[in-house]
Amino acid sequence: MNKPKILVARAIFPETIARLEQHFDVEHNQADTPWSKQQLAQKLADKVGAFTTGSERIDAEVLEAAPQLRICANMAVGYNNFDVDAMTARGVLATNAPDVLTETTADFGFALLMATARRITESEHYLRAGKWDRWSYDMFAGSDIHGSTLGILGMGRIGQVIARRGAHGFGMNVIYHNRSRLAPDLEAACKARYVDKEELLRTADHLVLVLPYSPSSHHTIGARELSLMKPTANLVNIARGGIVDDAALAEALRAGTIAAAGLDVFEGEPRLNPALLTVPNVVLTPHIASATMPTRLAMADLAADNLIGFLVNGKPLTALNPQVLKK
Ligand code: 8YV
Repeated sequence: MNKPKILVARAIFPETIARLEQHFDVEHNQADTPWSKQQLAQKLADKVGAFTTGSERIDAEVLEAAPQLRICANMAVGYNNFDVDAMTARGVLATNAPDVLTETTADFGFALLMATARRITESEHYLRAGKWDRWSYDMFAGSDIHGSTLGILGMGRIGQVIARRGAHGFGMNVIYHNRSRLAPDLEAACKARYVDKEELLRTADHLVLVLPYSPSSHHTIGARELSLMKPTANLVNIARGGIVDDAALAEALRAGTIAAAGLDVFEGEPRLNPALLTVPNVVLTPHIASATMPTRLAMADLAADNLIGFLVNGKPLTALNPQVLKK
């Protein structure tokens, strides 16, 4: 019997391809050739499943060209690359990859917070440039982490484990804002206090963004919000590009409206607002918060498990639009 045809849109672990090949006729992209949206749509024309990453946009136009498509499995917890409504309307199941990256991503959020607060990359550049000739009392003086106030915007799985690290590991005073308040037992476990957005902005010494991107979270942090923050504050974005107005942030960093920022995600990435490259008080990383090999393998495995679970056994693990299953 012919195996169902699937597409793996990006280069991925060879062992993941080998697993998928046990069940499917796999067209892969192990050369990691960049495909235009039209090329992606053409390749999906005869496929029933797709293994995607956050880089592939699946919307009504692509779906129109893929009449046999039944599932897109994203190797990412975020799924703003999917038009879930359009997928649901066409009966295409969407799945993401939650949980397996929570701790790794929280570790990175903390790494970025610490690197930014303690000016690690800025001082390393100084040292590498041969500029260090003597000690001085205020050289690269940064801001404290222990005992400071950690603000978290977006208190989902990742936000909660960042709160735990801050409260239990560094004795930080943790405040958060979220669409809905956590249950009291979860608040107690995270040692986190719920505040409104304005108090969060005004009070946090370090503000970490971990909310999902959607049109309603576009530019959640813009010039007005930055102006409410402390001039000593540090902003960390490990959520999604577009949640911060990068042009407004670059200007705030230049003007000293806030002290520093750590960014793993950018508007229009992999391109960056060039103004961000001209300010020294920002640590920039190329969307690597989940990048450890065990975690990336677990994310790939979960996307593969969703394809196998649904197309072979009728049971996906992490469906985003489970109403499709009932049709
Ligand atoms: C991924 C991410 O590396 O899971 C997410 O939402 O942002 C990252 O962990 C990226 O989206 C590639 O799929």
